[in-house]
Amino acid sequence: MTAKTATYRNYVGGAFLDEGTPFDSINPANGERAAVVYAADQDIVYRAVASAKAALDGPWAKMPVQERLSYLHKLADGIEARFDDFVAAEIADTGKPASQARNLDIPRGAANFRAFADLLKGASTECFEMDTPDGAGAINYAVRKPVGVVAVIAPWNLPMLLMTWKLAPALACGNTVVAKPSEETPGTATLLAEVAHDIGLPPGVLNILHGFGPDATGEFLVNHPDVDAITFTGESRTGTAIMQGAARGVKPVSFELGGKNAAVVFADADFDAAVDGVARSTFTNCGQVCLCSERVYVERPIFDRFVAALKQKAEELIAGDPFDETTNFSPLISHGHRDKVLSYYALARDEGATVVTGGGVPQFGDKRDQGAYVEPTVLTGLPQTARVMREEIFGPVCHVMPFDAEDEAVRLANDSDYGLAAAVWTTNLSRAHRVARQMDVGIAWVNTWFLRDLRTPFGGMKLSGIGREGGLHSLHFYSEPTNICIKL
Ligand code: NAD
Ligand code: 6OD
Repeated sequence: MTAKTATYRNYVGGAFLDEGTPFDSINPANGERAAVVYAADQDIVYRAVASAKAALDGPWAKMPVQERLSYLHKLADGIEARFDDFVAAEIADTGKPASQARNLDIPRGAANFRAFADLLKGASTECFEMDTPDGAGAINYAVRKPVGVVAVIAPWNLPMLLMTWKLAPALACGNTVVAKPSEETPGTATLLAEVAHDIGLPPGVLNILHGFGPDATGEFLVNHPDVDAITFTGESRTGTAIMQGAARGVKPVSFELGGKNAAVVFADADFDAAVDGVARSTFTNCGQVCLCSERVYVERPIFDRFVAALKQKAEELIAGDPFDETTNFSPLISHGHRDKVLSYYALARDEGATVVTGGGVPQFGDKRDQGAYVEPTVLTGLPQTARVMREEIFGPVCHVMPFDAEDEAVRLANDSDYGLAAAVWTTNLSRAHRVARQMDVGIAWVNTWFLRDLRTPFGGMKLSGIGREGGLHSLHFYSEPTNICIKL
């Protein structure tokens, strides 16, 4: 089934605009046009920020907190009521399997709104009693206020999940938002604007802009002087560019950036679970999850058996029609990204890798040949210093290397400019804890991968980001305390 061509407009001040510069959004599963999208020029961006600023003084700011939070539940209800539309839009933009969109991307979009509404409802403030020389004392307590106009910039890999992960806490805390989805994935953000419109979210509270990043919509937005905070998920390089602009206005930033994540498999691991887990952490979403494992370290006694089993898993993946429920492997997001991934497949060969499986472009003999598919790929034989071992590829590929000792595995896993995630596979509980706590990453999994409680801190070390979001960490980023000191 192919979705019909959609039209995606900018949503500003509570209205969908018939303005902007049209561009085509391409379905990466078949190369066909999925949508016509209207990119916001500088004037539209400025109107969106002005409307968000005005909304800070409107009904949104004055309404009781419970009423504000009820809007988040209505957004979640609205997503669920149009569940199939959201699934179809996400698939048309990304080519991802329906099973993933149905079980992860779209449900997590709704869950983010409910989770952050509930979190704010239960949040408390700090209070300190203090002594004073006259013996009467004083009370200090903090009240939290919205930061103001928040710019949300999201990537294309998990469009709905990552956009709502930021929108939900920003709105829960009473901010107004101007959000830009990736130019590759405009669909679900537009549907979300439709839901916001239908539930009567006050105009200006949520503005959705389409368009590109550098010298375009994204850059106009993050550099606007009336934007009070910037939350960004995307490439580390883009984070650097955004930070330069943010520095001028001393604006708070929350950055969730790239990764070059390690999986460490000990010989005492449950072998089948570890193979399944590493196959999942390498090939899910065609390797386009910031948390995916691109470096796999396996204890030498099980190395050969592990590589053979992972090869088999890679070769069993089904790159069928995205709407077919048996499909579990997708195209990359675009032909441009495919060129990048294929350049790393070539570089791996140049650097002396053994290509255990994959390394090329599959041939289907149908419309998928116009899509952006690559083969799931397993490599061995590279030194730790190879570029393929150090640079984020963001494709369905991992390199597997043997190790002999626990401290060696920890050193190799941490030998990276990135520090986002790691997965440790072992049945030895003491070792699991010992190794996981030594990982220089924001999240270390033991015997699992991509299992997330929305209340936990999420973010990265080193090039992988600044700050944490999740639970109270999000509430702290999206609000600012004023301490009130009362002399008794
Ligand atoms: P990207 O950095 O190219 O683009 C992300 C967003 O930023 C897009 O909306 C883009 O239009 C916008 N943008 C680009 N340049 C900009 C600029 N100068 N000013 C303002 N906005 C700008 O990233 P991508 O290719 O969309 O996503 C893939 C990357 O995202 C990978 O590196 C991946 O690891 C990372 N990622 C990280 C996390 C995380 O939680 N740490 C999650 C998902 C993806
Ligand atoms: O689980 C999440 O909420 C989260 N932020 C995941 C990020 C995935 C990166 O591609």
